[in-house]
Amino acid sequence: MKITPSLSAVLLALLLTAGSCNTANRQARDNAQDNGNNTVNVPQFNADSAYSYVKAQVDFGPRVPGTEAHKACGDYLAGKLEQFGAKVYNQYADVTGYDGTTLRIRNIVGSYKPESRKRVALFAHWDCRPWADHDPDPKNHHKPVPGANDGASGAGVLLEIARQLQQQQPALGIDLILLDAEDRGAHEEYEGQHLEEYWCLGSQYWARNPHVQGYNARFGILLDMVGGHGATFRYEWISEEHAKDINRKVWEAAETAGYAGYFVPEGGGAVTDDHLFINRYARIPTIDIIPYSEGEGFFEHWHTVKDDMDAIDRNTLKAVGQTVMQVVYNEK
Ligand code: AHN
Ligand code: ZN
Repeated sequence: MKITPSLSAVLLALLLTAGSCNTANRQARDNAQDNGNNTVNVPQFNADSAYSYVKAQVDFGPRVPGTEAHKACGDYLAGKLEQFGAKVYNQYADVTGYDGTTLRIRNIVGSYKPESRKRVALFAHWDCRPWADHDPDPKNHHKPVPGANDGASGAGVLLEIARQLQQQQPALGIDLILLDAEDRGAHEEYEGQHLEEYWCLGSQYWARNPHVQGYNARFGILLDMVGGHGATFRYEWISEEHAKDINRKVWEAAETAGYAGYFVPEGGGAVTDDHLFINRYARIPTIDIIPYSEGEGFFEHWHTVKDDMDAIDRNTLKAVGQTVMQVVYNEK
């Protein structure tokens, strides 16, 4: 066997570290993987930065399609992705709500290494629900949801990942896909049928008409309500059906990154969310990271007027953001 200089350097490094298996270098090894001849270090996701991107969205007011706040926030998100070096696609479309209204929607995509055929897609919805129909006070049932956790949290985490991607590129191409009009499902007081296809209008459109013809990705990860206090995440059922191995990969990454407390390796329940249509129409195996379990529901202030910045915990943003980065930077 011929020993090349780089291989001998690796062997020497292995010999030197073999005897000193303390916690510090064990942690360093756990956070990185050998990708052939060099080691990938996963950058540190900055929770304060993510928090500021969540707040910036909330400060526009509720991002309900058709409003000024929605337009301004869409421009903000696209502008940040551009600032962080992504190739940005704005996908506009007219879709129909359950009540027959036509909605102008905007899906926003930021792509890194757009020429690469090996890709991972990260998704979040960025719109707000027009009605706080789960609020304890019926007077609020027709007021919009501020959408700090349900809307801004996922997009905020993806913006911080964008900032990290600009500084250090992983091996694969990454697409950050911000989906519109997820939260347009029928009002709880609607007396007609409640159909799953009333939700997730932006992802239904994107999954049938991706921003790039013939678009594909190895897998997808959807982030929904990833900033709540005390949030825990369980294997969501539709994710298990379509992308069980991705669930395992992500929960293992959480453990490696030190966030096993947030990612509980148990079944949650089934949630109608953007990943359903991405799996069904785009056929990209996609999981949903969402704090759902039967009996518990989502989070205390879900679809209420109290889903504001007080509902956001930096530690949860960190746990999810660092876990997703652990996955993305180790993919080869
Ligand atoms: C249902 O309640 C059927 N799906 C919830 C999906 C959702 C709403 N995600 C955010 N808001
Ligand atoms: Zn919602």
